[in-house]
Amino acid sequence: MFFDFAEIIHSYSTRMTDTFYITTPIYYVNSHPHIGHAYTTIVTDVLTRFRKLFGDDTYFLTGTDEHGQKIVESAAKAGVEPQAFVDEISREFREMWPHLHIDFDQFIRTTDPEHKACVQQILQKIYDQGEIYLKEYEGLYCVGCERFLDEAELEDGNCPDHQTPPEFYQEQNYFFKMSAYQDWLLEELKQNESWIYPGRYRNELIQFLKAPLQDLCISRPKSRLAWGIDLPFDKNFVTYVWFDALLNYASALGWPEGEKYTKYWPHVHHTIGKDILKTHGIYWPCMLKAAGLPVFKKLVVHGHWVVGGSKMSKSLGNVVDPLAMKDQLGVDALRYFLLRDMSFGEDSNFTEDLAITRYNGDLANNFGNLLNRSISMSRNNFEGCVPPLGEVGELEIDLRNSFSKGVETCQEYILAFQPHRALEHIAWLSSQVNKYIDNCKPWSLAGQPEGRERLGTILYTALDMARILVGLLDPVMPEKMCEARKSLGLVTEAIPFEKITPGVLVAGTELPEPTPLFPKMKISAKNESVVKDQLPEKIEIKPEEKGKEWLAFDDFQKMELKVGHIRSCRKVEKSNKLLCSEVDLAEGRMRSIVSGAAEFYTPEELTDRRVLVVANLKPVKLMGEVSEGMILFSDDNGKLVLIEAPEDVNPGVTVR
Ligand code: ME8
Repeated sequence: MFFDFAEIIHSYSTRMTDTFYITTPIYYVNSHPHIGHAYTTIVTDVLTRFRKLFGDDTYFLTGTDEHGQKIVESAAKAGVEPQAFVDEISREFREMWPHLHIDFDQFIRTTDPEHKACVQQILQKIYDQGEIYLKEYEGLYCVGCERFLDEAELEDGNCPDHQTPPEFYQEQNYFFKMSAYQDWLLEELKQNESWIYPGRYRNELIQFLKAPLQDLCISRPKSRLAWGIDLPFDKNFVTYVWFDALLNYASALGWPEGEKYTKYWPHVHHTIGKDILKTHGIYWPCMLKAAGLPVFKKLVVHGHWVVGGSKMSKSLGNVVDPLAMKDQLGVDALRYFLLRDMSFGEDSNFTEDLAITRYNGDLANNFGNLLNRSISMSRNNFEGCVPPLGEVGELEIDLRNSFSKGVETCQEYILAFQPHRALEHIAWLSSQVNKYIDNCKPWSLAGQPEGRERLGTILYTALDMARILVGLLDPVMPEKMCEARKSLGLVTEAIPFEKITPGVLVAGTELPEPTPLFPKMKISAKNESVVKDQLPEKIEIKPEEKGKEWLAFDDFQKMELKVGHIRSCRKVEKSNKLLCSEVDLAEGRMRSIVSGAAEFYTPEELTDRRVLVVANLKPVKLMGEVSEGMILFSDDNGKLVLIEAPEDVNPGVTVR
């Protein structure tokens, strides 16, 4: 059977290309860049690189937020003038990003003269419209958040985010009539379901708008804070830092007339962390509406990295330095880990051992191994070259079909702002090729003249699929994928999207000797500990519970419970009760797990579900099928109901 490439090339080229403007928050320069800042900027970089790959015209903006009280306080602590202080830390951010392979188009600073002029122009416009007024005000101000807090927001008198008491201020200030926009904003949020992603953040904003929206204080008297942009209509005041900072997204493009503004503004997407949802989801659209600018197209909100289970903070000493992590893991592997392990929108735990486990599972054992062994076997058996493709069978056709569909699926995930899903899918595709190689056992054909054509077909197919994976991973790991292209004998330039498809690899291409792209890493003993100092105290067992068979905590800990993703499922032949599922636990291969659920579920009903799996159960054979674990069901007098894991949790994640 010969394969008709025309069938496959290229259903995914039907998408119209687009214009894509994306921003990160501009970071405060009161402290050094950490892994949270790096995550947002890397996600934005990866989304931009993917869009470029899909043919879009992209523009990527990042920068620094340099005014406000906390900057002045930090500069004073360092014993330098604010300008010298912000120059230094802004440079640190700007210079760090290329080390993390971040390729922004523009880096804006709120101390740039063009930005200051834009802020003043917009303030004057809103003032002239009669939407800014002066009043005596008293309130509680959190310097960490750089905003006034409502009493209701406090926890034990403290700011919930910074755990410090806010300062009390009583002073004259200018206010923007934000309350006038409450009904409009609520309606926009209700009408436009996809405006804020993920949807739960939209719900949070809608909930917030159920209480009356207050007017926004947009000034600080110079007598208290002189470091800021002068209000154009009253030189005794500077602009409130958030009103100044948010406008960077438009000032960077040269609002109101800049060519870039006209081209990119209608396509603006903001990536932010959930900590600044309110300023971006409430203040910002109201400001835009008042200034007469179209509101942003989408606000994309991610969760937070917590470190070893705790919020990152200087006092806990658990702030992760991106450059130190890059030195340990390698830049591209760090980028991969950050994107793969954070379900977009959710919080995620950061530990070095999680990063190394992911590296070993996905990159060393799965993708790296595929590349190494397919290149080595081809070199050894086909004079150092890509072998010719002989007759293809069903296995090859299935694999090619799942790759063609897989490329499309990845594109859909990226367009839906779910990079973790795209990477999970890529890892699954890679494991499918490894499984294909294991099933076909090409090594058993080596040296047999009658098996040579088949051997060539298997190795060509493996290399061809590896090439597709290289194309898909390029936006995430640009340097490593450049090396991978060299090792496949390809040109070093990235593979164009329309060529990320089966059958493009050219037989006879010379394959250089491979060097492992992702050598396996060891988890150091220091990283293996979780928190060991929380030893429980023993308590008296109640008399009526004395005879009970208790499970010691240590015994419970021996059980490896994990989230799995059922990739496929089928009935076990000659059995009415058994189903056999292929379960993805992010190990670089699929597990085969047999469950007695055939009377309650069809294979189709179980396919694609996220489940809980006992992962260290001793493998057994049931009706001739190997079972390497157990999928958990509730058992109500013999009626089985699947226990599902939330959609947003990645396969392989531990359940405690
Ligand atoms: O808020 N996990 O600046 P900022 C993930 N200047 N991301 C994190 C994170 C974590 N633990 N910690 C921080 C400001 N981030 C303002 C923004 S925009 C007009 C003004 C990321 O330096 C995340 O993107 O405090 C978060 O929203 C941002 O850094 C806050 O950076």
